Amino acid sequence: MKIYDGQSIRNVALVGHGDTGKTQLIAALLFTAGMVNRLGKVDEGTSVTDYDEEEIQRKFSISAALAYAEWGKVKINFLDTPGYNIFMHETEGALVAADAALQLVHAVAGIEVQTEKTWGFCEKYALPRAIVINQMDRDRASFERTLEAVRAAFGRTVIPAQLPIGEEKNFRGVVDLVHMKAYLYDANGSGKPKEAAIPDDLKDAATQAHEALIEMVAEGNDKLMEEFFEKGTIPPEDLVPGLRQAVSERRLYPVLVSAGLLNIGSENLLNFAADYLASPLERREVEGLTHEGGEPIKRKIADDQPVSAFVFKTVADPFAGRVSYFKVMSGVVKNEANLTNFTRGSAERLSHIGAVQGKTQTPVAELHAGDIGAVAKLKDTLTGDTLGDKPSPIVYPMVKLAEPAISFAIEPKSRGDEDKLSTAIHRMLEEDLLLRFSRDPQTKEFLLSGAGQQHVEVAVAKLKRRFNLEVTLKAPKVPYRETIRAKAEAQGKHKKQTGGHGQYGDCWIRMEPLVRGAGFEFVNDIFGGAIPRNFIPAVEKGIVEAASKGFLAGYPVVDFRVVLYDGSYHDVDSSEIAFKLAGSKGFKKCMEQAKPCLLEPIMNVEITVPESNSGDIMGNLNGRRGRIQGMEPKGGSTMVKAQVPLSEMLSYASDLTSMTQGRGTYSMEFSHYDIVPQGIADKIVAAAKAAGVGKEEEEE
Ligand SMILES: Nc1nc2c(ncn2[C@@H]2O[C@H](COP(=O)(O)OP(=O)(O)OP(=O)(O)O)[C@@H](O)[C@H]2O)c(=O)[nH]1
Ligand SMILES: [Mg+2]
Repeated sequence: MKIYDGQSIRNVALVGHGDTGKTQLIAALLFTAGMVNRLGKVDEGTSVTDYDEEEIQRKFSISAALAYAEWGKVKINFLDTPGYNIFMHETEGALVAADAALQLVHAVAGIEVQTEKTWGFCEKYALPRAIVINQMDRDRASFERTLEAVRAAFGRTVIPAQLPIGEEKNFRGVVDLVHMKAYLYDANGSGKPKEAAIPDDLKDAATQAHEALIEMVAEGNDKLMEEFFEKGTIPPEDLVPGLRQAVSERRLYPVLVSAGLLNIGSENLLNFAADYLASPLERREVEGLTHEGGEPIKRKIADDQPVSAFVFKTVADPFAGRVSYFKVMSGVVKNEANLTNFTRGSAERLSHIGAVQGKTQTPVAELHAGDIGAVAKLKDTLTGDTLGDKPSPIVYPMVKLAEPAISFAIEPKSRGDEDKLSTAIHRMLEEDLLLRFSRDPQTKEFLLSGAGQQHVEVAVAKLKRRFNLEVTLKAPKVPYRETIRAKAEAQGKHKKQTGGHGQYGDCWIRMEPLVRGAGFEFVNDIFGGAIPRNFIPAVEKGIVEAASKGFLAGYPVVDFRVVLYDGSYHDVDSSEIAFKLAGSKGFKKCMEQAKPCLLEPIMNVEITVPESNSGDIMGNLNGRRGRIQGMEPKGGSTMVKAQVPLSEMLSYASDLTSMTQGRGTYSMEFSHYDIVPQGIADKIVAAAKAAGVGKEEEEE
């Protein structure tokens, strides 16, 4: 493979609602670029990026995948992302590696729930993007209607850069509105069009759309505006760079059209990515920290800088072992490089780096700043870690993921497989950051938690297929959390004088509530060496460990800040262990005064039922502590939207079936955590106490 510098690289994520055709479109683009020798099909299990067995079985994407096309002078790295709501954490996690996005919109369905969600992610990551109205060949596909919906959702800066030639069965090509040329595609799926004259019945529409595009490009660009006023138009040689800049600056969101399954529009799409989407160098610099918890610093995205690379994804391959996907943030990563993992402080050798094509890798000699690659068998590098040249440390921040919304007790089918279970699950946790594995504080069962039932089921299927391990899933559990509602201050002191060497650690901490979702913050406010520097992390560790075991009912304590502001030490008797215990004691004392309470996950629920059932459904939701948020007609049915605590939804599937004689459907996703009402919380706490939660703690 050729070596590409950052300027010749495009890192393009395809995002959108489930089933809009992202995976199929990437298969078409790769075939058109000659990267694979047949047009892969999602439905036949032959796409490049849905290569995992679970994806092939289910025919939708479960995790983010990578593929590349060498197209003229550029290499386009495509990130395929899932569109199904419970796998959105994968999508968000992959976007850190993207520098531009194609937002897919279904030509029949238009704007859907995850369309808005993925658009929001792109906003958050400041990604330049274009909108692709895909599946233009479907019955009832409409460019005009879909464009209108997209504009209503995302505003007037959404502007066509192409028009479809024909729709539904007759969709056969595109008009390029920049160059005012038409391209007709063969029915054979080659993806290679023939240039043609713009069809007569499209001429007026194309001219109007061309002028609208020119006006929009000129709008934010004084030089082009002048030219436009002078000549009444802008020639392609100025329009191309003008549009490119407008896309880069996120002033405009061009609209393109395609049909991935028939491979129509592909060559134009590849050209568009090469000509108009931003290269990774356009971000100029990235922000990181000097070390975990350190000061902010910036690094130029350039080859002449020290090497730094961010690991954004890990795949647990039963044969190749752990495969780490990384983005080169600065410098040039060479094959066989010896780098330092700045997050963990260990040395890593990158043998056999490669460019990723779905499940396979092409060996490369080096990867330049801005490029994306993978390497197998790193010793202890995980997703979220930063690697780089030892003398120039930097760590890049990790995206903050949502919390899992549902937990299931799991148990191996054959006894004696417990050890195997924990090893296998830990490898899967490396791959999927939203999966959690823990012990139920009350029943001591193993718990597997995820974004939704299907997420956990997929994990179980992987356990079986990859690790040959069969487990049973039991009834779902609610992943409660604990938090505080008031400030508190306390001393945590650990002092023991047993014979010779004693133990001494002493800290004063202040605890205060943080906003929901903020997690945990530790502030070191020690002045004048009341506690020596090297013991401060031990205090934090003691608090973190104690918080993970909970205070009320054994659930992790979240959303609070601890300020360590004073303490004392002993020259001989102080140790890390002693300060850890001091931290843990201080934490518990603070919890006593800080008005602790339980939190429960609240779900966004959408229920579609026959109209005649809607009254019953709403009454029933009220009984489940639900808050109705709206009701709208949908086809011949009614869709009810509500927020309901997860604990009230565990038995919903069967209740809905009986209330609607099987005609109702529902979906839900995690919204946020909220405080459990006192009466209910009391029962949960009492049950936990009865089960002996927190007992062993007292023994220390
Ligand atoms: N008619 C038609 N069908 C298509 C087209 N593109 C995709 N499909 C079909 O639509 C379904 C979904 O395609 P995918 O590529 O898996 O969609 P996706 O966006 O990757 O879906 P998720 O991975 O769940 O987010 C498959 O059955 C495809 O065969 C198209 O251009 N035309
Ligand atoms: Mg897909």
